[in-house]
Amino acid sequence: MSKTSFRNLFRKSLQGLLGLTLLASTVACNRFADFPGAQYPQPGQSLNGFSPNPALTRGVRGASRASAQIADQVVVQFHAQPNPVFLQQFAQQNGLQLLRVSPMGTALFRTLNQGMSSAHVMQSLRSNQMVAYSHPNTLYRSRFTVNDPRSSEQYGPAIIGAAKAWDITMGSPNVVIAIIDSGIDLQHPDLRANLVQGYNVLSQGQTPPQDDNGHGTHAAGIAAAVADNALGVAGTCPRCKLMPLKVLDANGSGTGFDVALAVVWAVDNGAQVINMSLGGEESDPTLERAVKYALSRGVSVVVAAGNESTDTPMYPAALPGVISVGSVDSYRSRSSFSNFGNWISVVAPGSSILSTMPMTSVSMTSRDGYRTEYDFMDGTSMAAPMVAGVVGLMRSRYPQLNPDQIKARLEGTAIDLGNAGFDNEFGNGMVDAFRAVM
Ligand SMILES: [Ca+2]
Ligand SMILES: [Ca+2]
Repeated sequence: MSKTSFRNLFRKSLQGLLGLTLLASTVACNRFADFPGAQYPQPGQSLNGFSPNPALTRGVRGASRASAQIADQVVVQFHAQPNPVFLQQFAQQNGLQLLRVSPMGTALFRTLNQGMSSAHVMQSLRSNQMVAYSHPNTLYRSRFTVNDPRSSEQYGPAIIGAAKAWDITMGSPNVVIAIIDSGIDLQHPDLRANLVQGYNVLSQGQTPPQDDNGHGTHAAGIAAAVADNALGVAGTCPRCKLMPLKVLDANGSGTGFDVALAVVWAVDNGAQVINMSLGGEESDPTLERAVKYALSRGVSVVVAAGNESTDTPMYPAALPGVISVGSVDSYRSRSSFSNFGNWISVVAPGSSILSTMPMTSVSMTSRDGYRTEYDFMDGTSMAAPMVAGVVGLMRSRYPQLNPDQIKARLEGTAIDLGNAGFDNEFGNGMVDAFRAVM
């Protein structure tokens, strides 16, 4: 493909992206095509018009396995931001098909040769001077456990002292909590007023980040459902804003590459807090880089510890600087499903948590028997957004604190549970929203 036709394809695909003017698209296109080196294009702008990520349509379902590597996909980090012509040549030379490019100079390829795995490709790329590193793409899943919810009280905010904290702050509309998940029901009457512009990574911005699964809508309500509106539930930071980012498909599966894109998009579009109720056993170097970028830009990152009832570190929860969240029940006992270990930062209520569900049928309502509008759910997926809400309250009250200071304050004000001091079951203890903002 010639440079010109590639450019046109690229420009055409950019025009459909959310919130981008044609001027901005043209600038981004030229910058990209002219090999800008260390230039850092806006997320979304450097996405190109290639086919959707095929890994998303064959995600692993079920509660047992946390993550896996995708055998025929390889992620390649280049030393400089690669241009489209170079990428096409690189793909041809190495028997690959280019799927996506990230603004951080990372490209996602699929192996064309059936017998050639990502491991073979990585071996052959080892001596390539243009390549900083390469790794297989990682499969991540949402972190809820499929239980049969029966409880009828919204005890979570009560036992972490949210009501007392709300006497001090209910959150600032300047504080945006990004929910990197299956999207959010953009029409939900208990969420709508708190939503800001988001991004659908799966459709590369061609469609809104509407939740077709249910998981993201539930997490969003826990963090920041509207309060004082005589409707449904109250989020932990009810006057914070919610940014919907769709990286998980209708089955609740997504890839490390897409999650990394969402993290960068959130940082560059005004989020102060990122919630990821997802993860797996594999660390993903590209997602690791994106999380580092978020922290370096002053964005707090909150991640669910996972529901395997194991002390095996899960990612991205166990990454340095991340607030990794385990789950307790209404008796402040560790939820039976919750992961634990020396990589847990804090715990929060995650058993039988009432929150928002999409207003119309999605896969969790039609397939798993959850109710529309509101329902209970269990998992560290629920504990994490409660903590993200507390971090939202903290950022509202103390805007000058950086992510390390927020994490230290959150851990330092937590209610010690179990053995005295830090312990592997509860980390630094259960978050206390009041003490965190007083
Ligand atoms: Ca409400
Ligand atoms: Ca303890």
